[in-house]
Amino acid sequence: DTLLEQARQEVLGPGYTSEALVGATREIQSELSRLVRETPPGAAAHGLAELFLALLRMLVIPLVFASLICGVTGMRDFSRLRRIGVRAAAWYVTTSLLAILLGLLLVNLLEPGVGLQVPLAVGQVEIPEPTGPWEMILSVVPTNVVASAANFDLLGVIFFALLFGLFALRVEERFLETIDGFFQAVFAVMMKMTLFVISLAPVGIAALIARLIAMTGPDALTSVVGYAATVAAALLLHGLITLPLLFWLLTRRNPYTMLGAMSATLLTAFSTASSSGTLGMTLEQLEDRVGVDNQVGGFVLPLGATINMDGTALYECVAVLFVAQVYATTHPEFVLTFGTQLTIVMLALMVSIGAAGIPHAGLVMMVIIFEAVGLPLELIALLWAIDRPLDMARTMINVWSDSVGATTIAHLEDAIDESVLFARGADAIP
Ligand code: DAS
Repeated sequence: DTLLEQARQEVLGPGYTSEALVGATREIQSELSRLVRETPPGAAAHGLAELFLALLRMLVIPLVFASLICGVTGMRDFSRLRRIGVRAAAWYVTTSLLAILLGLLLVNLLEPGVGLQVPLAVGQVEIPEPTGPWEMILSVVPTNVVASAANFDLLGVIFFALLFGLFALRVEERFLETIDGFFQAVFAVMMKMTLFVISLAPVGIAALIARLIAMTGPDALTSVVGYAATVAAALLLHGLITLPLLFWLLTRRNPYTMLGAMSATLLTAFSTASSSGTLGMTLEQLEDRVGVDNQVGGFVLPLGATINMDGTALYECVAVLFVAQVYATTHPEFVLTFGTQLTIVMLALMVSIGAAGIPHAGLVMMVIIFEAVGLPLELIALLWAIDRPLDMARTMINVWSDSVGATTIAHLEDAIDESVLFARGADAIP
């Protein structure tokens, strides 16, 4: 505080300029982080925090490759049930995009991160200079995917993985099985490693937060209340307005009756914060309480539990833009151009397809977007502190979207016993 006060005296003199303040703040923060690191507890927190961030980054490249390639080659089931598959894919992309756009709207309207002085003395990140549309598209195409992976150029890795998966679908089944088998194995290993790293999270989170508070004071954590409220508001609107409206438009049935029928499933999703963990209950309740035919539920739900994650997609978008707003407050050179926001929207969609249905999956995959838009990983500490309750909420929305989607498709396929829940006539909204 003394340093900050001293800087304010100096800087807020006649020569006051925002750059001077930012410069002084950054100077103070690097001085503070040096001081923090020189104390034993500070050094321990710093070391553990760096170790945890390194473990997170270690997972990303192989996780992106395997999860996207498996996600895309997993679509091959669609060819067998083409019509259902096309409808499921359409529901997944449409609802995830609508969720992201809602999140984008709210975070730009509410601006939870603007003006937050969380001046972390982070290294100067090279801000990708705003480029024209052609350069942006060209920058996505990797000239050497191994170099992209080595340089953590995630857009290049994602582009290659998606294309590889799509063209893998074209090779004959025998080869496809081999490729898919290999990447399923890699994905399984990466999942186990991710679970291991997440099991270290309590220590890693504590270290990240300790370091954050040591450098910026406790107010940094109160700053995330606005962010959490923005995520919660967007999730609620998507779950109670967007999804029910889409359901009604396609089925002319009252969507809110499903809320009651699926309440146990939604509560399970909330408490476990794992879509995959809830899958068994989603399947059972959708058949027994809503009347969805097993063939549709059994096909759409397992895929939906991993690649249809509206809550996660929306959360990625809000969280990254929140952190970008915070970062831009002390780094005015970091400009959130429309192009950057568009990149975040596309990455949020891809990350939600790639994220697994396990706790904190959305946060681990967030590293991808941070790296892609040039946000320093240290700021992830802001999000960890409050991630658990947000993870529970977004998982509930993920499962709710899977349930409403499966019921919509069952209705369109006439593969639903309406006497179970939507008694004909009684509930049909004219
Ligand atoms: N917990 C994940 C899920 O199971 C969602 C997330 O982490 O974003 O859906």
